Formats: sequence, structure tokens, C-alpha cells
Amino acid sequence: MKKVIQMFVAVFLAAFLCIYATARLNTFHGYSGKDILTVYNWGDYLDPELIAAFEEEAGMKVIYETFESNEAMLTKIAHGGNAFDVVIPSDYAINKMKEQGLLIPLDHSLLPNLKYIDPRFLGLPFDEGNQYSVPYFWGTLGIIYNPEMLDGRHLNSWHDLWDESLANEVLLVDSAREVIGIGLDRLGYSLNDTDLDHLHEAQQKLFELVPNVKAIVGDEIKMLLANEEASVGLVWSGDAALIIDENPKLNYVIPVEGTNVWFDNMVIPATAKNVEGAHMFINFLLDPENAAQNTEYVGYSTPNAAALEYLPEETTSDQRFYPDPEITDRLELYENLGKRMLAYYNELFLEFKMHRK
Ligand code: SPD
Repeated sequence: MKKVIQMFVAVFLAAFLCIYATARLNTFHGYSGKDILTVYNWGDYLDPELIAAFEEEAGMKVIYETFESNEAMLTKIAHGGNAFDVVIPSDYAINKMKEQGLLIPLDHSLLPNLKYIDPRFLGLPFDEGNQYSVPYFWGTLGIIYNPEMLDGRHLNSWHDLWDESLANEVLLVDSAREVIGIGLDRLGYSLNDTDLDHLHEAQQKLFELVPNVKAIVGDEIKMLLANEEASVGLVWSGDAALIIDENPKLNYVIPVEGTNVWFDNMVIPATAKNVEGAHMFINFLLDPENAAQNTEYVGYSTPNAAALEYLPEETTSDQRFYPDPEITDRLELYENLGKRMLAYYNELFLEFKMHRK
């Protein structure tokens, strides 16, 4: 009988220790699993004060990580090493993630603030019905330039970037679709072209641009242009807005040949551990006042119609950053070209980068 009691006590103690150890492992600085929210976003793309306000309001700890391109984000998510609760990819990347089963459908009943989004930004082709994603920021890809550093000259086309007067002046954003895209646009081809001859031609055209390329950079592109360390840049419109805010001598144009219109949306990955917290965070960022605060900080264009009321009229009426639908309708949205074709775009871009060395 004594042996049976000893065995019972030993089993009970082992079970207790096991449960205790698991609880400790799931604890992060005093927060347990459901009180932690992990967010994966582009660099310079969320006001840190809003993270603090959410932590306070929701009683959760936010762990925040950043990426610099959709391709880098896709690789990390597909490898599944990190389980993020909220991620902010762009249009074609969302489509790809959906296709690969990397996302969960959103529960719209937990997102009442979705009603504040301008219907123009809902139901877009990469996620009709917004089953998996809700709008965060949007914009275009274009050219920023400093007329004073170009002897008063104004630029308005992709063609201009190849001009020999711009030797060693052009900064390019470090992103495959954007750079291959300007080669395609320059030749009059679609940004979603999959014809190998056209893609090869676009790469050859980009090789001709090499003497004008000063550097291929990430988020530091804003500082380099605002500080007048280069006179021309290939940038996303929101970065241009921030640079111009810093240095009003610069100007941003949507090139005449056309360009990419893009949409960054919030999604919840299939591996998320805090799905309820993820919905709370997304709904928090959809709140009009929070969205306006974030827009002021980040500089990009908000799709939140109610947030526009809190922003200066001179910002929201600026056609460079809030172009009317008549303008955006003639621009191109990147499509999900499939795994092999996207890998090919990356390869062409890498060869272009190597060609510069
Ligand atoms: N620093 C924030 C950059 C966000 C850019 N998103 C645009 C993606 C276009 N495909």
C-alpha cells in the first residue's frame, strides 16, 4: 500500500512539474501566450506610439519585426520558423499566400471599423470580398527628383532616368518587381509580362541604366534624397511624401508611361497563435483617429475615408499622393505571376545587381 501511495505521489509531482514547465515556457516577461501579439511589417511603417497605446488598451505585449520587401517576407513566412499574428504584405503577395494556404479567413464580426474604409479600396482583385485581408496603406511607384540639383530641369517619364546627364545620380529601391518593372514600363510592356523575350529585353534596358545608378537601397533612400546626397530616386509615393515634407525642394511624379498602383493590406497567417488579439490589433488600426495618427507618422496614403477628416486638406487633395480614380485606373496592379515566374523576376534582378559590380 505504501508503494502505491509513493507511486501516486511521484506521478502527481511529475505531472505538476510538467504543467509548470510548459506554462513557464509559454511565458514572456510576465505575459502568457494570449497576451503576446507578434507583428511583421515593412520598416518605418507604423507609429511606435500606436503600438504602446494598443499594449495599454489591450493588455498585450507586442513583439514587432520588420522586412524590406515582399520577397523577404514571403521566404520567412513560407519557411514557417516564426509564427506571426499579423503581417502586412502587398497585393500580389497576399494572393500568393492565399494560394499556398498561408492565411486564415478574417472574422469580419470582430472588425467593426472596417466600415470606415473607402469602398474604392475594398474587394480588389487579389482578395475579392476581403476574406483574408483589409487595407492598410496604398500608393504608386514613381520618380522623386530635386530640380535645383538638375539645373531647374523637371522629369516626368521613365525615359528620363536613362538620360546621360543623370550619371551616378539615380537611387533605386531594392525590390525585384519594382526595378524589373521600370525596364518593362520603359519598353511599353505590362508590369505582369511573362514573355521571356520581353523580360530579357527589359533586363538589357536596365543594363543600359547602370551608369546612372548611384545605389540600390532600402529605407535609407529617404534620408539620402532629403539630404541631397542624390538628385533622383525610384520610390514609393509615401516615401516621396515624407522626403518632400523634410525637403520641399523635391518633387514626385507618376511617370507618363504608367506605373504600378499598389495596396498593402493586413492579414493573419495560418500559423498565428493569437487570432483574437490579431483581430483586435487590426480593428484598432482601422479606427479613424488611429489611422490618421499613423498616416501622419508614416507619410503614406490612407484608404480610411473617415481618417481623412483628421488630416490636413492640403495633404489629402494632393494629386501626387491621393490621385483620383481616373488616374489610378490607368495604372497597373501587380498580379501573382506564380512561384516560378516570381523566382525568374528575382533572378533577373540579382543579375542586374551583379552587373553593377
Ligand atoms: N517603408 C514602407 C514601405 C512600404 C511599401 N509598400 C509598397 C509595396 C509595393 N509593392
